[in-house]
Amino acid sequence: MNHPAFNSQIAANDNDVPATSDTPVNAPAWVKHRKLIDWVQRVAALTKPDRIVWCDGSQEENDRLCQQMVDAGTLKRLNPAKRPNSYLACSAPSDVARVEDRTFICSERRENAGPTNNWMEPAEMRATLDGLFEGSMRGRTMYVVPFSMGPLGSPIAHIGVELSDSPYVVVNMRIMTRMGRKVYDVLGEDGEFVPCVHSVGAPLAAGEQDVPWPCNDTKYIVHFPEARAIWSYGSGYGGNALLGKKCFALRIASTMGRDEGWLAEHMLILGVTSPEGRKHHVAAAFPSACGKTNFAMLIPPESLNGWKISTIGDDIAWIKPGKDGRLYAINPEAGYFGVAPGTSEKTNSNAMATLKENVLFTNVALTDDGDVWWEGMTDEAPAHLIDWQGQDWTPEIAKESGRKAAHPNARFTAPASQCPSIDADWENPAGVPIDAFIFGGRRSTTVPLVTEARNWTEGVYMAATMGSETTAAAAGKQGVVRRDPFAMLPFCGYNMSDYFQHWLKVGARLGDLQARVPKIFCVNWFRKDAQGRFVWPGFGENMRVLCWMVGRIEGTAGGEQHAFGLSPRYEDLDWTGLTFTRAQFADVISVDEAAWREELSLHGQLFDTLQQGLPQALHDTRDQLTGRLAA
Ligand code: TSX
Ligand code: MN
Repeated sequence: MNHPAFNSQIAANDNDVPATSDTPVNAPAWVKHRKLIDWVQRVAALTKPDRIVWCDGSQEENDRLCQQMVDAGTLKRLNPAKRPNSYLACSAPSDVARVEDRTFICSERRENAGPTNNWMEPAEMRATLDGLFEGSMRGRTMYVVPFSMGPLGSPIAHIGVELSDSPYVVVNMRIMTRMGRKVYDVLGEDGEFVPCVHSVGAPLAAGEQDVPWPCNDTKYIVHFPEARAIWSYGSGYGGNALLGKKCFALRIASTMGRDEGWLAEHMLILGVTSPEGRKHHVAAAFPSACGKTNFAMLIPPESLNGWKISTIGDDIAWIKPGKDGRLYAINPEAGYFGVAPGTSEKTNSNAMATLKENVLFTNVALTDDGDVWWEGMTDEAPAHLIDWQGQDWTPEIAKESGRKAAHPNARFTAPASQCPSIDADWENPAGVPIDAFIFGGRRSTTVPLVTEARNWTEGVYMAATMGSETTAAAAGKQGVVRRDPFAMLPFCGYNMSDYFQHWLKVGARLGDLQARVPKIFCVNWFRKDAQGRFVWPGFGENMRVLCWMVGRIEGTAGGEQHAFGLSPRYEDLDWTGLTFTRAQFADVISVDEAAWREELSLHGQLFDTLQQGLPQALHDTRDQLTGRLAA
């Protein structure tokens, strides 16, 4: 509560909204935070819910809300013999994904949002939101959802409170965050929290029958970075509605990190333990459709005797410099909100084990025996399903119409604690020390299997210019390279050029402290041969690349310099138990001069779109790399 911007946000509504409300606030005795109660009162006065429920996070509360949603038709209870304590929700067909074109960064100055974010003047947006939220919760319950991003009380963690009229949000937040009464103990009478307001934007008139998935065609996902506040309207889905995740843990937190000297990143965190028991930690960023969750839960091949992977997080990392000058990372989340299609025993058996019970599924298909199915779960589809839109589905219908049983962006929400590969330190409040960063993309040509950056600046350059080929799952054309710097383009809460500068600054400070600066690697599992087939086997075999990285960290592994950094020679990787020829290796590691000339020119185009403010060091690095290529 000491943050001046926070206080001003609390005060900002005073002019707009009467301080009194017809809705009794009835804060329980265990809520001792006066300003929080006043804020709840003001939001209730604006949105006019029929009642307010202060969530305590208990099992009883969860069961009550789930039963309520089963009765309302929002959830289906799955067969308890097959999938204990699990439910399926199917959304409205218009509300199935994040809405980037409706996502706004409302900083005081347009330049601070940068050319890659939608921006509106805060006062203008405030007026728009006041209009939309006025009475938006009529006929509904407003839930007060207190949550901690990160282990409760961790010095790296932060608290948020989401006010939402969606019980689906409440039960998801209970899995994805540390949600409930314990948060108020940390918050005390005047602790700091990020205020998050969410409405599906579907008020009910007296006696009006509700629909299973209320939402509104008008959608606004709004961030006020200076006030550190989030307002979301019109969607009940995923990142639009579970405001702790992309909105808080990435967009707002990245701004906090810029101001306070830390990093909020779109990264998985994993532990690598050698057969001798030496443990290292890496954080890795990939754009969508690269198998980030699969990588976070990788199972090493048995032939690599005794190497282990443990999972700390699969999506977001908060990384702060420690007193010893190293970078310490926590996973701010407590669950996985993962894409279901493509997840199988073959691609990610740890995820499949995580999904055995206590799971919320959204937009997958329902089997005749009350379980779930999605494309890619098994080689053969069941003979009959109810698809995510409630229609009969058979393999024959699918063949004729191309209709999918599960929506391509269908999700599971599952507790991280259920993952067999969960790391013993995943809830360590101090975090884990990061030894390396990995940046990846899906590239059928040009980018080698793995490259180590020569230094921090060249690593930041690699991350800033990373790109990924679009797949059928994404909207738009297939197979074109889309640039997604640091996999943060949709998630950075401020100007992307300032973000690069922040990364350069963090590295420089580590260098000043004479600390061991984390290495930066760039990977690509997706090179194709002349016949269009993937060359690298990927999945568990990616462990061989991780082993090489550990060798580089420990100073034992060799490699070969090329224009963009250092890559392993054939003899630098452990091939035990895998048949992979020198010729195949050449296919995934080669650096083609002509392709890279084109690549560097595309980097120039990216830099043009990011416009002014791009750090000179990145322009200089591009010139140097171009020079090396010519040499
Ligand atoms: O997740 C993937 N990873 C990382 C795993 C730790 N995928 C799936 C991406 C879609 C989300 C991959 N797909 C990977 C990978 O390393 N590699 C590939 C490409 C590939 C696909 C199939 C095969 C080999 C490579 N082989 C067979 O199908 C037999
Ligand atoms: Mn993500």
